[in-house]
Amino acid sequence: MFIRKRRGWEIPEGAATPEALVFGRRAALKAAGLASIAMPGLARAADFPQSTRNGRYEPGRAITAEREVTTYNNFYEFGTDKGIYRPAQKLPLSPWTVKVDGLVDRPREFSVEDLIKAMPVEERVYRLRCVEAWSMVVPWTGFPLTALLAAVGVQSSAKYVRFETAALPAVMPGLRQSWYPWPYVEGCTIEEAGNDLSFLVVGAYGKPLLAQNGGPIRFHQPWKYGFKAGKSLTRISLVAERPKSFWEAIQPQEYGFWANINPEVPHPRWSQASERVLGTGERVPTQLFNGYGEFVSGLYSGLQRERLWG
Ligand SMILES: Nc1nc2c(c(=O)[nH]1)N[C@H]1C(S)=C(S)[C@@H](COP(=O)(O)O)O[C@H]1N2
Ligand SMILES: [Mo]
Repeated sequence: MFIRKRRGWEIPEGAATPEALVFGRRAALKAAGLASIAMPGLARAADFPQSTRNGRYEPGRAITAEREVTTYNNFYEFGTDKGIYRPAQKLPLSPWTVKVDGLVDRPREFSVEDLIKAMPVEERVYRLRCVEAWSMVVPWTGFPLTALLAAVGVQSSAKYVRFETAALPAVMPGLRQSWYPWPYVEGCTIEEAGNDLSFLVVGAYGKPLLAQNGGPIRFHQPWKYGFKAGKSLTRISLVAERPKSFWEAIQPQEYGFWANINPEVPHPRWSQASERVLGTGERVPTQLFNGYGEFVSGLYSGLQRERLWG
């Protein structure tokens, strides 16, 4: 894969300070005497790579305003309303490690900082379609799941990938709602994991990923409903059995394992034919596989007996 790191002078306008343009941001911080003191947020921002956009996956829609994406969220660990960006600021994002284990040759715990350095980081503008019939278009920074899997070596007995996300009762008031099956778990097949669209996200809008969007690291498969995209991942396990995901455990008639997007298959309580595009006041038709069919429909040939939709 061809990856080009953006040069210093190509730092996008919004992210650049005059010092950063002259020295690069890390040098600027050092010059200001800040680099050595513990300011995790600042350190994360200063080290964050400005990566090249992958043009293969054009969303065909305007990028959603950053404000919408960062203030209208689903993250039940922090509460069930869309305004959880406030309580989510309590989530400590650095240091953060992700354990990769199970049926792999080299199980390992990675720090997110190391992943950002070692993985082929790039920007991808993806659509995100929530099962609740709203959508957005986000420039994520991240790397393909396949790159991480290659680093640990997947064994042939592995059939599924299981994603486990953070459960920190001290900062997540939602965990007190003990009827929910915490921690939030999601999963996909090994074939789906091997698709290049399967993306581990570490940033958005050229900046480190904010807590409310699943910082410091979350998953996204844009042809599936948003609930498949586990936020604030702590563990990625290669397993032989299909994982039982959070929403499936709560309401299997409404939220299946596959959860591929199909406008013709309604949710039991509402239509999936169209979606409200955040920040636009528009309602647009929903597309099969959220418009990514050319890349993913082949994954499902021979699986017609599975409940592939919704
Ligand atoms: N850990 C965790 N991950 C989660 C959720 C959640 O409640 N907890 N909500 C999911 C749902 S329903 C959606 S639509 C997306 C929303 O991502 P966003 O808030 O960044 O748009 O996150 C998904 N990942
Ligand atoms: Mo969702």
